[in-house]
Amino acid sequence: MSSRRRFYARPLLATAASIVVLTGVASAAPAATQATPPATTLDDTYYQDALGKTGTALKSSLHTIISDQTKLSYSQVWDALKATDQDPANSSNVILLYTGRSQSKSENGGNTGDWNREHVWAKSHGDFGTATGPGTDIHHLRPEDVQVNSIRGNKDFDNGGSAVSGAPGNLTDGDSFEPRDAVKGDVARMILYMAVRYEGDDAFADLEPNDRVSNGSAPNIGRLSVLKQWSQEDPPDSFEKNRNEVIFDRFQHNRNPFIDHPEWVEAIW
Ligand SMILES: [Ca+2]
Ligand SMILES: [Ca+2]
Ligand SMILES: [Ca+2]
Repeated sequence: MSSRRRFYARPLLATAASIVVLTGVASAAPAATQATPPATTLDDTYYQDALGKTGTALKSSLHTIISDQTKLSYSQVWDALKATDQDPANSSNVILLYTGRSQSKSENGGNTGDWNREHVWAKSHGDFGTATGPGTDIHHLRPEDVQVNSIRGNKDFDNGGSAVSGAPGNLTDGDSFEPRDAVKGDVARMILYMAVRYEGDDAFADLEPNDRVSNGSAPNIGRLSVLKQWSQEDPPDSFEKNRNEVIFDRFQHNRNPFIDHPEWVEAIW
């Protein structure tokens, strides 16, 4: 294990960031630089039981770890997204996933030009709807433009297609959607989180990725080979890591393991 991983300062840095979110203080930098290293690391605590495992044993261990969580109602998701997806440059705004647009937190709703709650794991794939559970799990819920959300619909993810109006860098065709490069890895890690979190041992379907498109209402999302490639090409960045911390600290109290350990994608799939 590298010394870098043992000296894991993210949790305290994120705590400072979360305080900024709570208080609305504009200057995050001074608080962040005052953070001291934590006495223990995530690997020593949260991921302790998963370390050294691979394949189905790793997946099973991570499932147990991340299933210990607080669950939100669908209405609570609105306020949660205003915190998890806050624009680092403007605390009044959120960043929309596919369009990349910075937009006022208050312009949420169902009208043209509003942002709403995009289910990256389309809720028809497994038919989980918006009941408390996978349909309200903010690890895969992101702010998105109403019309772009509609264009993505319940399509699987794959490379190719023509330009999406109003969402530069995104492509779509009849059976798939390709997000812009900056969020390709984010999308992959959200899908794979869902696969590990939902294993059919609660009231919902066992969600799993596969290498197909046109999965329809089956509890599957593709295309796995492409998602794995996207995860490698677009490793976790500061925005994605911060939202994982905010979810862990303030809302669900569980983590997306593939943001903390991107190498676990290949270790399982
Ligand atoms: Ca396609
Ligand atoms: Ca990214
Ligand atoms: Ca699963």
